[in-house]
Amino acid sequence: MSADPAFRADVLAGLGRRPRAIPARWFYDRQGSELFEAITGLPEYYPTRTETAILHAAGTAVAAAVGPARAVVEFGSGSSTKTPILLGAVAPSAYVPIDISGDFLRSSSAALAAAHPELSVLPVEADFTHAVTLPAEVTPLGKLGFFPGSTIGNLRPSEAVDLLRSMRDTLGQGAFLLIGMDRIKDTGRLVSAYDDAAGVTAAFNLNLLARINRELAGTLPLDAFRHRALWNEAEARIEMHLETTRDIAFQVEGQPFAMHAGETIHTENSHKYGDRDARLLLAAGDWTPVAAWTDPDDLFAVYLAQA
Ligand code: AVI
Repeated sequence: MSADPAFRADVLAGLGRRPRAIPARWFYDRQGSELFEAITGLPEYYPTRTETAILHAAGTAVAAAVGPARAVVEFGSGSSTKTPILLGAVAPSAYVPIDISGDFLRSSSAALAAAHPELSVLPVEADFTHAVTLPAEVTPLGKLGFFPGSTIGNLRPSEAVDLLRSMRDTLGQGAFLLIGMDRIKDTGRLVSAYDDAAGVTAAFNLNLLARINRELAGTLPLDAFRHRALWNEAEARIEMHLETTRDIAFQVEGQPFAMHAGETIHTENSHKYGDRDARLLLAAGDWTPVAAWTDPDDLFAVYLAQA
């Protein structure tokens, strides 16, 4: 299989800079996506089950707030569990999933169309970090954007604002956005959500190195790395790193690299937002928060905002 040139460029640049860092989007090859799916079911990983419960509880209120004649526009291919909850509550006439990965988009869209024969499913293969032209069929409909999972947290706040503005450009004036954001909470709970006892998140993080070896002729010794998850208080984020346990030398695409014991590769940020932070972020992205729902322990929040 020939490697994605953008993956190659990000890995070579990321290993060459200090501090070393590789963007988290490269976690999601087939193995990485399967490991992420396993993470969502872990006892320590509260976001998925908490957001799912919030969506069940808030569905009727969301439908009442956004009104009739809707198109639900999901940023991402659609999650097997959360998307049907929203579609069931809102009963839109069209569902438009937007994703850069055509294969997954097509298979998840086909499954949703089969489960909802009354719904017009109109997948769009595009990079939603820029404004996307929606199918003409949905132009006259009121739009409800959907961005669950606290995926916004994987961006730095300035990038998150840019994405929110692109979503506004895609959906248009007057549209609504339903977005999940993970809350700041006690450090122990946050760290264990990203460093679970069964080691699934460690395997997810280490799979990035295995992917480099598979796709970029890498010789990274996987047994010389360990998974690290830490809370960065100043940036209000969980960081994932891969830390070397001994001095190593390796190659990627024929280029030599060396790391000393204790050095790290930064692989992910997962920003957490208090209520005021979340409202400020939405406002900076040109969205007006109109409602918010959380769980009894305030672990996770879902915001409805209007453009
Ligand atoms: C996809 N994203 C919202 C997850 C998160 O919680 O930041 C990715 C993840 N990384 C480790 N565990 C889950």
